[in-house]
Amino acid sequence: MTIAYVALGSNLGDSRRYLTEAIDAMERLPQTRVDGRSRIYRTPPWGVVDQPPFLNAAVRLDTALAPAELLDALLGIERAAGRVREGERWGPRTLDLDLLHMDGVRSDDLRLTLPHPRIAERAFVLLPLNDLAPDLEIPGQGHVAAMLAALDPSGCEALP
Ligand code: A4P
Ligand code: MG
Repeated sequence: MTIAYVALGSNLGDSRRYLTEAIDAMERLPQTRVDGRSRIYRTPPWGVVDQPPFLNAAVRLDTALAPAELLDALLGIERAAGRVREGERWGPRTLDLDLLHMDGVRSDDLRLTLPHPRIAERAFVLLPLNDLAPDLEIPGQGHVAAMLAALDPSGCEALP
């Protein structure tokens, strides 16, 4: 079994429900268990700023799926949530699932880049990841709590 961290994001429709249903769907994946979940955060849009705020969260999985199998499964969960890939990059979406890191795995493929290359610059990823694994070292990027401390998370708030 391998430990994997997945980031969840949504800013279209009933975002809270998309996130909780995605976590339920990950729980139902073969050979996979959801081992921890972060709080849900409301975060200002990053990248393309002229769009609604996001809800973001993260989960830790314990999985026997291979990295490419896990990515395919996550893309399937996105499709089931009605995700349409036609808008601009970084634009609004019902559900975005990004594979952040899998223990011991590196991949430089465009289809699957691991660790995810843009963790260090994103409070909306690091806040939930810090709930789960403050001491995690992301190879090539750094220590989760330290990367978060170097960012300005103002405007981000944990939901009750
Ligand atoms: N891909 C490669 N590596 C990975 C990986 N580690 N995890 C490939 C997931 N996918 C990976 O993804 C395009 C392709 O990336 C996939 O088909 C997969 O094979 P996508 O989800 O269609 O593209 P995207 O999401 O539009 O682009 P990107 O760069 O993934 O966008 P981001 O980085 O996810 O940004 N602001 C806030 N506050 N919160 C957010 O959640 N999200 C975005 C989207 C922008 N601003 C945001 C948020
Ligand atoms: Mg994505």
